[in-house]
Amino acid sequence: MTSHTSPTPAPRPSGLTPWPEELATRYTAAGHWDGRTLGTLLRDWSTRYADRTAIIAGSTRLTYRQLDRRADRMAAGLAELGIRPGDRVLVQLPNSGVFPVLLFALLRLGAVPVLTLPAHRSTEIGELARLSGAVAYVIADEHGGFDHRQLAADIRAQAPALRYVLVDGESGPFRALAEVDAEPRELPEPDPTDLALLLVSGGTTGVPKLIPRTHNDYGYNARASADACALDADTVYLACLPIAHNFPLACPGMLGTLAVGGRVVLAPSPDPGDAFPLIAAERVTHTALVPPLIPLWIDAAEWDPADLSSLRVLQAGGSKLPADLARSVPDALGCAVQQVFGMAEGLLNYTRSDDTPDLVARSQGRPLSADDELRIVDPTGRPVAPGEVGELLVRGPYTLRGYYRAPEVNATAFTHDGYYASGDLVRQLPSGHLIVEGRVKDTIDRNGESVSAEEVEGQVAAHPEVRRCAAVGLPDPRGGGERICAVIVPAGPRAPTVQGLRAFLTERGLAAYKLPDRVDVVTDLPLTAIGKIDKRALRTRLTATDRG
Ligand code: OOB
Repeated sequence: MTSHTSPTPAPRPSGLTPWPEELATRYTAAGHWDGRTLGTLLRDWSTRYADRTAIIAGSTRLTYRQLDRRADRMAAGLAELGIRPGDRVLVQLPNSGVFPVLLFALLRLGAVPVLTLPAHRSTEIGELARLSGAVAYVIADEHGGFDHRQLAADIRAQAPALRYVLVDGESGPFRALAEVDAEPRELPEPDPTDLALLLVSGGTTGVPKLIPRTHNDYGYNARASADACALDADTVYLACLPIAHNFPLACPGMLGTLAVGGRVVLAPSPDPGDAFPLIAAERVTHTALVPPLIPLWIDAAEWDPADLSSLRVLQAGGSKLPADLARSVPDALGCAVQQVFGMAEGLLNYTRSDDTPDLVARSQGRPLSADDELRIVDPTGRPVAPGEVGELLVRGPYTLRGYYRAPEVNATAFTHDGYYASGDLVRQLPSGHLIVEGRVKDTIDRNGESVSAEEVEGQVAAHPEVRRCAAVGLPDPRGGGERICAVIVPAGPRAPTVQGLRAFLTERGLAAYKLPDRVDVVTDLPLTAIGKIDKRALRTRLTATDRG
């Protein structure tokens, strides 16, 4: 493949950093970028799939035509309210029927949704409001026992640009989203090469970053994913992870399912109590989970008589899926497992249905697009030998060229020729499949040896008494380095002791310097807004107990 070295152009006023012209031409010629806006895509789907069911959420059922029409009405209502093309709008909604309507309304208007997660609170929302300069904030009245109107009042006090708060439900002092409704009107078509939406980065460290996605690249992301996952008009996709996250939204998720005429069921949560009855009632064929949720589903399936027989594929992504857990899915849940290694920044890797069972269990998939360009490099930036572990760098037709309004971050997160430095440590098999070996920064410095936390976790998770494990480095009181602490959620009433665990891992052939120095048994691990293990919170928790 030819190597393109033309520099990344400067960001546009919208905050989008465009691709160099020669790459844009290539992605268009290949048919990846088809010049349609996301709002136009819905128009096309509505023509094609008309009276088929598009969305099911609680008592709401919308056909493609109804979704199209509602989005037009809400877009007109938002315009009437004073929201203009280019305005940013914070969206913080649980999985509900109003989410797709609002999303497409904003996209048609050319206003930019900032897709925050329901679990975000004043720290994150305040920062995202400031960073995006949002003029409006759309919330549910309450969700999971939390009053979002209270949060909105706090945010409004600190974000002067925020002019409107729109509430789905009881609006209190604010405006009801249900009243944002007007006769559809002609709206200028947004530029498909420009900023369409902003995703929130999944990072568990530091301040949140905003990821600009264009109409062209996000449409491709969803369509190509639907294709790679072989979705079709018979697909019934259950979105039970928070729908504002890239995975359930477009990998292939809601947008990929709508692109092929399937139906999308929105579940209020991924709890088996919410998800299982919906799988049975709507004959769900596909869904997506983060790995920590899978053992809960497997346990629940043992005693819950729910009928999961329609389920064909369980996608697992967001953090590493242990191979043993992957292997147990078909028997336990009666469906295939598909590994997805993705990032809001772009690059997606999927295992494919014709991969060997071993690849499906052990690898995190291979890149979605023939135009994804991957480089795996050592700490000096030089490519590692084939099969060796290094940091994954990537550029391609749906991978960002710069974070939104973050010049300092962009100066270090991208190479001079536009590759995004993911911070993920991977190795690539001859087949092209990647194995995620950890994060560049998630290593434990033990007596001068650098130990990958992910490797220790994978090993510890193989112990029969362990349900989940997180490995963290804690300051070693005897020296400058760190000790390895394995934090364990046991599978049953018993948990391994530190001696027992060390013997088990030694028996498995793990090097002595990687053995845990300490074992903490806990009932749960702190999770991020999407449900990944939150290492930062865990470290804080442990350091606090260390002192005590
Ligand atoms: C997904 O997106 P984000 O933006 O919340 O997080 C991305 C990061 C990756 O850089 C990687 O560190 C980790 O999450 N990750 C995985 C993984 N999938 C994501 N680590 C190991 N194994 C995997 N399968 O998490 C995301 C976006 C789209 C689809 C799926 C996941």
